Amino acid sequence: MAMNPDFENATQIPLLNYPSYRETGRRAQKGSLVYIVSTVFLIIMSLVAVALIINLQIHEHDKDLNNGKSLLPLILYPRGVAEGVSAKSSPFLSQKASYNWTNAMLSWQRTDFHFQPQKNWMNDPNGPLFYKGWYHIFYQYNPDSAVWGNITWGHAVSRDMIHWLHLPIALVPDTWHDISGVWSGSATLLPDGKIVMLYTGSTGEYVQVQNLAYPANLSDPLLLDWVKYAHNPVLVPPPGIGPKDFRDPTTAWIGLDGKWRVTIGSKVNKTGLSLVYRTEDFIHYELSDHYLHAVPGTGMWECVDFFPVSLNGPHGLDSSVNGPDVKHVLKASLDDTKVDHYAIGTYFVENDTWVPDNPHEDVGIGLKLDYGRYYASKTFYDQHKQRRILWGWINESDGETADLKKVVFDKKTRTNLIQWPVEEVESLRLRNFEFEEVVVNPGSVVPLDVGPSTQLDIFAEFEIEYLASKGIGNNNVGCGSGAVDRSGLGPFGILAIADDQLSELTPIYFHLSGTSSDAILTTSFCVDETRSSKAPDVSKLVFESEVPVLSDEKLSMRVLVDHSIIESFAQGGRTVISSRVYPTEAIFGAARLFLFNNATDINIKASLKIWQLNSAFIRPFPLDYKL
Ligand code: DQQ
Repeated sequence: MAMNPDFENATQIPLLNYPSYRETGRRAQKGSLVYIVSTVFLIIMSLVAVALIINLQIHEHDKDLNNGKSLLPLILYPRGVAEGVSAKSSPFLSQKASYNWTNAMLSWQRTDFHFQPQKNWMNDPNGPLFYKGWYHIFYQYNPDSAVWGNITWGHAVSRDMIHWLHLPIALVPDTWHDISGVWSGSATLLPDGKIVMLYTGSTGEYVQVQNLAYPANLSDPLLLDWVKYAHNPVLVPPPGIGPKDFRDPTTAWIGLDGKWRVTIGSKVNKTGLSLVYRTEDFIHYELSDHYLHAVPGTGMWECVDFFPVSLNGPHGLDSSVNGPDVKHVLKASLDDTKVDHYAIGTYFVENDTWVPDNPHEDVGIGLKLDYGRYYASKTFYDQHKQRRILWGWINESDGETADLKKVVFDKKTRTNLIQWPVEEVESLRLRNFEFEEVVVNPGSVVPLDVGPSTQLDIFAEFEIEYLASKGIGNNNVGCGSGAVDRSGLGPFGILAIADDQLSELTPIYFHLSGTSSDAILTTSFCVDETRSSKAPDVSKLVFESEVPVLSDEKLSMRVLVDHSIIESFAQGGRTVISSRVYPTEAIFGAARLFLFNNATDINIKASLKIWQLNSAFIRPFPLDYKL
């Protein structure tokens, strides 16, 4: 249904007089600081139990040392660090009184079209591939509990990457070479139709080794059974590499000499790096004399990803493609900051090294794949539709979910990637609403009547009308400390997951820096979680990015709202911010959508297309059903 309401007389509510809950919650921080703090919802009781047990253990140990008197305050440490991997759940916010969550609030938070297991903990996506008509995703999964630990490979399949069917666990920690966890890894499809899965195993002593697994039955499209190679591990940490700094093998690519290459993340002191191995059979390996790449000061590189992009063609490329029309993307998940960084550069086949196009924008010090809550991502080449798909983990400590997008080189800027939701998401579109040139005055909010707004696909374009003479504006305002920070040219955008009273809201907005006489303004794209929830025990951040806007382009954003997940794409996908919000009032039928303009010197004119979105089917596979 298309609608174009008359906004001439639309109510323009002032925005400023609404409370921020930052005082009662955690202090807002910029996304670039990446301060990942857990929030515990669906499984609050079990986590409280875990928290208490850990606290007791700390106190018991402390008491032993201090003649039975505890000196330590209650401190909780994230899981995983002792085992030699990044923190996988953050300390419980023990100093904060827990909010009185109701079942309704908690059940609203679960996503309806982002993949997640039926229950318990998930983290990194692993080994994505397309095989015999099915998309497969494996993922780091704790089948027993809602916190990181006992890591296995969960497994699910889909025909369209939207509707998913859960399958039995694919790999469990049952051998000495992965007894402390079947950690992250990648799939390689070989030209003869075989599938190779390389993954990191954590041994009983927490040494990180690389293991080989393969499907037991290649004629099974579901790839239900996996065999671990009898003589695993196939790789152990080489000299000079710490036993806990050697993990997450990539999909392999083939060189001109016919040998396969695999790269594995590591570090030496504070230098993050990626090792390259060559192999003909995935059993015997030779370590390259050179690192694929290394960047001082970036710390341990987890979940490295390495793939080609076409400079001029429309399609994604298989991992082994190279040539004059190709650049290579190197991505690393930085253990120290929990941010996925990438850079675009050139791969030199002769010595298996990679050099960034712009050394000032090198891996870990330049572009991020996502400026919000997003980690441990991995791409795969979808040979079915000739595209490269990016999977990521949108982290929080309860409803960990996975998300996927198509990724291509930005042929306009030629300096960044473009990420865009896979086209299959559009199959979920239901009712459609259109708004044209809605004028929003400085300091106002305009409601958009699209009904309940918890599952939406929003596309919005903004034009600016200057209200005063040249010279208005500010320099370097960025995202400020949220959408209440006003200046001449921002902020303006939408308020998602807001209630009618605007007592809870999440602004997704642009804020321009410079003056109206400047030929080029700097455009910040931001998401402000600070007033998303009245609950005090929730992490609420302001996420900031800078997005290139070319002279012939309007400001535009696409926003996918899926309950507690808001995924925001600026300028066709040049910049992405994933955020998670846990409102207490703006839920179910009370969740609404608004436009807002908190700039002082401009009107904005907004045109929007909005779709309500259906829920995806994500449920167990009926295994007695014959394919
Ligand atoms: N998660 C896995 C590791 C990887 C980390 C363990 C990244 O293989 O380095 O669950 O989140």
